[in-house]
Amino acid sequence: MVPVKDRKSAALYERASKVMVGGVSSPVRAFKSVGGTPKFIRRGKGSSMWDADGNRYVDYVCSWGALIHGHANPAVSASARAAMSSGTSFGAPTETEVRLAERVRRSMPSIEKVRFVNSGTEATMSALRVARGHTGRSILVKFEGCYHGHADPFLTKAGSGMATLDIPVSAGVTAGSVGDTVTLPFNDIEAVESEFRKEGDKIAAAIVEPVGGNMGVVLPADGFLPALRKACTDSGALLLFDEVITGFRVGPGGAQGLLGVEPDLTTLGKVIGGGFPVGAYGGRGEVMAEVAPEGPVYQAGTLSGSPVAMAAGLRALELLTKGGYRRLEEASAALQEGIESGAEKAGVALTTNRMGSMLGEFFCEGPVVDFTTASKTDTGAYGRYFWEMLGSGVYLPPSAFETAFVSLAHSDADVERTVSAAGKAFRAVKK
Ligand code: HOZ
Repeated sequence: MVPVKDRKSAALYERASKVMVGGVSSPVRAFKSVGGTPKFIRRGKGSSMWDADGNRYVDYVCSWGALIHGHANPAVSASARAAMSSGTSFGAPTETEVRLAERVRRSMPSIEKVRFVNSGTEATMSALRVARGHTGRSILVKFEGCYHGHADPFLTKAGSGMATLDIPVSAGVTAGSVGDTVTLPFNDIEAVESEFRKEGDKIAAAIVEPVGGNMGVVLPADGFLPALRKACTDSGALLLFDEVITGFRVGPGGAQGLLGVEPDLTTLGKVIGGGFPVGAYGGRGEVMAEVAPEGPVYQAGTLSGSPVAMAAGLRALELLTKGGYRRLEEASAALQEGIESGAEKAGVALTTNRMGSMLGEFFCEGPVVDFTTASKTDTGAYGRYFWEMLGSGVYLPPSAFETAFVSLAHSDADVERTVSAAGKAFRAVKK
């Protein structure tokens, strides 16, 4: 492995650890599960980012999927700068947020009305409140290994950092807060039908990532989402798709557009903010009419609908074309194929799952269809692979339970370089 220059990042991490919890602003960034210490990033451009020591990486984290156009896209940045020069926040509505809402509605017909917030966490916790307000029921059904942000009711058997750091239930979450949460295995139709048979009239909502993106990538099995849709409809519960990752990432209509299953409520984030902090929740008009000021479900936010974030997000969505999604598919398929063939040549057991530009790599025999099978991944091998790749200038998610993202800025040369680095890394992992 080429040793990565680390003097400045290491010094920054030491300074950060004295004044910031774990030296980071969000746990998965701390590199805990891959070992070593995090790289401090100085700048990004296109598919590349550079750390404090000047190391250049082809970036497959892409701000955890937010940067579908890559880093510092000139048009997105120009829109943000133009908005900023007219004032950064008003605490009052602007035309830009109306335009972004109109665009979201055009792309995702299940969203008749939307509310903008500042993060995916805010979106999911608010959407759950709406579902409970609308149905007058309490129970939330969720799925193992899916991650819906860090609001209390979602913090059991969740993916992302919870899986990475092996925290089954977050400390600080009271039994009361999760007392109405029922967690079922992802892709398990029987478990869904049995739970709805048992408690269907008490279930307010079922929330699911239609494509799991926080236990690595796990695709919905044939019939799973339609069965969940039917169970919700039959029992009067709401179906809530968490499309914070998949929204505008896997296609203009999100996973719901691609898979043909329509939820009652949807949460969005990442891509719709163009790299700025944004979340959104929305759904049928009559359900969203529960939200204040139209209805009694309270939710608010000083910086919600930030004009800068709205402008960046709107531009990011305007730049997404059919050709762009085709390009993402081609580049991601080439990446998946190249990686799989490198692993096979090196004799490494690797299973990959992919939906469009979302790629999951599991160091185990497949198939990986739920959190139990995703957990079979050899996290130690992933850690070694991660560092080999980093040494070759490829920045992967620093956790075996996250997704690698391809952006429109990734070139064929980036993909080729990554595939060749992966071939070398698999040989080193095998030794
Ligand atoms: N929510 C991200 C995982 N899907 C993690 C973000 C972070 O830790 O920076």
